[in-house]
Formats: sequence, C-alpha cells, structure tokens
Amino acid sequence: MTFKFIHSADIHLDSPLCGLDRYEGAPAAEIRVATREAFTNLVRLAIDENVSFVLISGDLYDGDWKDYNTGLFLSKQLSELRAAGIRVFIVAGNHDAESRISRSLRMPENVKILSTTTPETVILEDIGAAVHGQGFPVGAVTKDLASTYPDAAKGFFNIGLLHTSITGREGHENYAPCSLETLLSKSYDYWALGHVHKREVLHENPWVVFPGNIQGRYVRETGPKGCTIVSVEDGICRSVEHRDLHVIRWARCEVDVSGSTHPEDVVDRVRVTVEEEFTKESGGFLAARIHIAGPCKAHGALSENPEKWINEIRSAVTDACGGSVWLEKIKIGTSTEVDLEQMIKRNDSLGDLLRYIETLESADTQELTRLVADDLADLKAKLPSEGGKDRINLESPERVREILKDVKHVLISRLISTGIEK
Ligand SMILES: [Mn+2]
Repeated sequence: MTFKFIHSADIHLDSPLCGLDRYEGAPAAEIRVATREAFTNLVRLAIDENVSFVLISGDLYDGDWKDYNTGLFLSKQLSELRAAGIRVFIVAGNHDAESRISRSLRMPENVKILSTTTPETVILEDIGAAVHGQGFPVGAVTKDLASTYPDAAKGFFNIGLLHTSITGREGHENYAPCSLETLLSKSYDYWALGHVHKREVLHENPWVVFPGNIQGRYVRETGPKGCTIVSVEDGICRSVEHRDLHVIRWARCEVDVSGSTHPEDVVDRVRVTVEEEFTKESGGFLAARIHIAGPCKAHGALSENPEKWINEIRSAVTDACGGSVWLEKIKIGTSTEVDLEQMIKRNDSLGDLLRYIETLESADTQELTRLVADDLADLKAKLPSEGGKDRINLESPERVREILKDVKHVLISRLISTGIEK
C-alpha cells in the first residue's frame, strides 16, 4: 500500500506575533493572520500532494478562543480537506488541553480528536495504517503518557501522536516527559511529536520527529517553519521531508561594524546584511532583530543619538527591501575604538574621571542611592517625570548601573572628538 501523510504540530492558531504590533509601517493585517495563513498553506499542501491524512500533534489552538471566529476559520479549512477526502487526526496539547477550551464547534466528520483519558487507536483498514494517540486533559501533564501507549498493531504502519517535551528541551515546559527508548520500545514506524517548536529529527527508521511550529511567533523562533510530509510504500517510509509553510520568517542578524568611521557606514552595513538575509529565501516577509557590535569611531555619534540612527536604519532597510522586512528591534552594542584598559591607567584628568566612574560601577545599592539623592539632585530635578518606559529613571539602582556602563564610552568619544585629550 502506498500513501502519503502530513505531520504538523503547534499551529497556535490566532496567536499574536510578538514584537511587531507597534511597528510603524508593518502591515498589521498580515501579522494578525500569519498563523491562519500558514495553516491555509498547510491545507493547500495536503490537497496538492494528495495525502491520505493530516496529523496535528497538539497545540492547534493557542489557548481558549477569544470568540468563535477561530473555530469558524478552522472548520472551513478542515471542510476543504474533507472535500478532498483527507482525514485529520488531532491530539490536544498543553495550550489547547481539554480543560482550557471552553468554546467549541462540531468539526467536519473527517476530523478525529483522540481521547484525553487513555491512548486511543484508529485503524485505517483501507491504507493499512494504525494511528495511536492521547491528548492532554489538563494544561500541565507531568506523567509519561507514552509508556501507556499500546504496542504496534501487527501488519499495519503504526503512528504515535504525542505532545511531549521528551527528555526536556530548553524553552519548553517539561510536559508528558518520556525517553526515546520508551518510544522505540513500542515498535511504531513513525512517532509524530509536538510541543517543541524547533524542528528536530530524533531518530530515523523508525522515525521520531518534531516538525516544529508552522509559523514563528517571536524572535526566538527563527528560520523557515513548516511541516513534515511522509511517503509510505509497502509499510516503509520512503521519504520524510520538511516543507515550509510560514508567511513571516524571523531572523537574528549580527552586524559587525568594526572600524566604521561614520554612522552612515553603519547604516549601510546593516542594510547590506539585512538584504542578504532577506534574499536567502524567496518571497514572504522577514522580521529581524538586529544586533550591531564592534569597536568603531562611529560609536560616539551612535551613542549620542541612538534614536536617530535606529530610525535611519529602519528607513534604509524599508527603502531597500520594499516594505517586506520589519526590524523588530535594533540593539546598538558598539564600543569606542580606544583601549579602555589603557585609558583608565592614564595619569591625567581623563584617567581620573574614568577611575571615578569605575568606583561607582562597583558601588553597592546603598551608595548608588545616596549618589542619586545627593550629587545628582539637581539633575534629577531637571529630568521630565513622565515619558513611559524610556524615561531616565534614576530611582532604580539597576538603571543607574546600566547608564554607568555606557558613560565611559560616551565620555571618551566626546572628550577625544572635541580635542580635550592631551
Ligand atoms: Mn505545547
């Protein structure tokens, strides 16, 4: 028997994409529906590839539906699969555990949601496949669900659907933990896992796969996202391939601007790096976080007016990439070209000043609070008391320490560029 199926997980339907919402010029509509668009791509792929069934290994929903629109959208998509004769098997994950979902709609009859109380098996006689799975009854399942799954059904192509953190994965709650050995002991042909958002193939023949989520939701979920498509021939996996489904791709770009003289050079280097990242993949949108680093003469100008240069970069990138790229955040981590260690040893007023700042950096919270209360009282009085989170808050010793880190570099570049240096 020859058939194909799609393994997907962690759709997080209608999850917001964090970090792009307040970005001027970002097409809010596209961002809001990114997870839906990616799901539509999944449905289209299933129909185009003429698969027999689609697996969804948990976290189809991001949480309880805000309203019925999430369900209506989904039901329409699943109906399209029904019209194409494609079945759908779903287990609930921690985000859409039975106890967390209060609204529901009856899904088309091609859709089977597996039990949350005990492992359930569906036998597909027509193609010779057996699908085993159990969903999460509650958000936090800490016991090993896999260990209670039945052994493989003889003479069938066996698939296990499971939402699990396996032996633990960074950034993911440790739910339904289990070992690879437990999974392999069941003698299944394919373990369709979900929960971990980064694609990972844990074992081949038999296959144990996390396909990753279908759309990255914030800057930690970088790179192409999608599903796994599997071809089975005479009970054997002939091919197991990743297919992209995302509509917005996240990336982190490190830009080394060492030696840049003018801030315009820095803007250029960032633009070139982002253009390269953007053209790596054809089509779609790119959401990127930029980290600029390196010792450079431009550091002084950048740190004097970071807001201006951050917006110059945004503007240059928008111009170059035609609005298909949004810079989620731009972090300027440049430093002066001078050797700070040498400067601090200098036997002059600049050396004195730098040494004084060093003592402040190592001061305890009490001393810092006193410094702010006494020495900086006049300055404090002049600072605006409003201005949201960007306001310079001298009440916070942590914030003062952060400022002190920058102060040395700003002073050096200022004093040197204005010729105060001996
Ligand atoms: Mn999950």
